[in-house]
Amino acid sequence: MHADFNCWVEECAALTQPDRIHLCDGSEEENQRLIEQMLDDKTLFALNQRHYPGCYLHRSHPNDVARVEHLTFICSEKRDDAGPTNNWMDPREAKAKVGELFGGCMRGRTMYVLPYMMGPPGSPLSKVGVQITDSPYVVASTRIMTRMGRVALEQLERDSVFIPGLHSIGQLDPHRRYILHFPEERLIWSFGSGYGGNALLGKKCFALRIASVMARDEGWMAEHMLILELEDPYGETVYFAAAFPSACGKTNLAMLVSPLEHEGYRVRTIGDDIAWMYIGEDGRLWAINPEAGFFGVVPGTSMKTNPNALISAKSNSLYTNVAISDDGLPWWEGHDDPPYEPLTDWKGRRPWSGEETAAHPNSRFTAPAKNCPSMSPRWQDPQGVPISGIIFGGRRIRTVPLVFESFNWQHGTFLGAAMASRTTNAAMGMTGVLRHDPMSMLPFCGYHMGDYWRHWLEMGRRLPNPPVIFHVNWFRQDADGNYLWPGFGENIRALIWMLGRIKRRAEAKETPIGYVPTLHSLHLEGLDIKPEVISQLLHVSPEEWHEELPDIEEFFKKIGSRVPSELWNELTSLRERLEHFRSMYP
Ligand code: OXD
Ligand code: MN
Repeated sequence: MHADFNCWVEECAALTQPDRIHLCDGSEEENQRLIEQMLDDKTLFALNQRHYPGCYLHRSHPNDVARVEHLTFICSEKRDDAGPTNNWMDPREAKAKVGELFGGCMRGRTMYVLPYMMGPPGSPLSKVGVQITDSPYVVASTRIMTRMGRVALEQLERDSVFIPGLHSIGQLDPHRRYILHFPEERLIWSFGSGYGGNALLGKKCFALRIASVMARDEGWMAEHMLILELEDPYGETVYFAAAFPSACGKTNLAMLVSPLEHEGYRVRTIGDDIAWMYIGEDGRLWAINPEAGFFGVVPGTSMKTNPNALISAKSNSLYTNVAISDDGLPWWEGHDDPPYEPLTDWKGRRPWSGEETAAHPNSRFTAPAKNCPSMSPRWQDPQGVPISGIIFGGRRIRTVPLVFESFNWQHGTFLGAAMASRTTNAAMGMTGVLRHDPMSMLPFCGYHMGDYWRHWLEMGRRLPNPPVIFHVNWFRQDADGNYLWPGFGENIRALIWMLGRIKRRAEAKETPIGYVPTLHSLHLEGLDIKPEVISQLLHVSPEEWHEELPDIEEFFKKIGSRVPSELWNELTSLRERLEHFRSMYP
């Protein structure tokens, strides 16, 4: 094995002083041993093995249930390179401060060394990471979420490059919790949390924050996007990549069950959270899913909303912070069954009092992608899949229509840059407030947001055949606060329209914000929805859009001088188009 690997392990061991070091091979036997150990020390509880074979419940520390954006830092050499949307710490200061916390933190513990691969085996796009951790739960989760162990070690033998990550749960003390990224060194340090997004370093830390920096430097893209395949009645398939902020239905859209399957419209899954995208020799954008599993939000998941997710998590999966019945059945808010009695809530209190939710609102399942019935046969294609459409979306109760198409890549980049959404439970903090979340990368872009937008524009210039960029909003409400759109499987209607636009056969109306479907261009057969509701869903109000402008302007000003002039020009053009429209239809 390459010396760097040994150096990295020795360096971490010298710092953290573990009692034992275990190099993980990812085998079934190893996993079984770890599970048994966690059952013994009550880190895990077995679910009902008849109904949920190989499934276990983990209860996290109640203060450690979500990503901690305020404790997540980009430690670039220069503060300005992290930009105004990231917390910054000087790399030397970070190493000193958090190095002290790591000092001796694994005494009495086992240090696990996890070689893992992001991306399918044999793909020129795949990359290796080596995570050091003292959490067996993180080992078991990483084994589901990545290709861990032998396959990664083999890759390391061929090509010694890897992204190192050091993780310790420390004392799970929120005052001693830091998620640090060193973009120049391509290094990750995470201390004091066991929660997925903070502790499974391959996911947000490597595949988004560090990879976004690598992508900028090397001319590709690392995006917070699902990837899905849409098949039409002629047997043609197209691929979409879609960015939504955390907990806005990405997993549901990626696993959509088509109500129009009898007509030949069908969705298959490539990935539900992250896309790595490259310019292919054919001038198109190609994407791989770097992950091998799903780390999905549980509440609200049911046979009605996402049967494929339920089936994925029926075996060999971990559940974190859900409630459980006496006979080991997991339960959460939005479950198909009424609450089991008695129920033990996510904090382990039995019976559940009903005062708080039984499952934590950000409770999660960690499930192998290969369990998912909707996986496309191409989900592990080493070349990836060619992307025809990129979709941006968020939770907007007003203003933003169900679906619309940008005028071109630059305008689409502007739509992504300007997008805003109501916050959810995926991160600690206030939920339900409107915040800008450009390209849904606000918490995940490892460098200056203005430079990131420049990179998007640059990619567009280099793409002879760029994907068409769309924007969707499933969450528009009427004046009484009722959702106008049924969502879930019916979202395929928007996908079909987008496919029609890509194939240049669907009609659209040009509006100041982009191309919006005409009433009759949406495929609505079989859907019980009134034409006036569709009109409301598609309505573009110049007044409402006008109200957005100061907000976008303020946000761009906050990003500062690195905002590309092209995006300022797009804002000016939008203003002019809205004013022109108002003068024509006063
Ligand atoms: C996630 C997130 O867990 O975006 O995927 O928070
Ligand atoms: Mn995510």
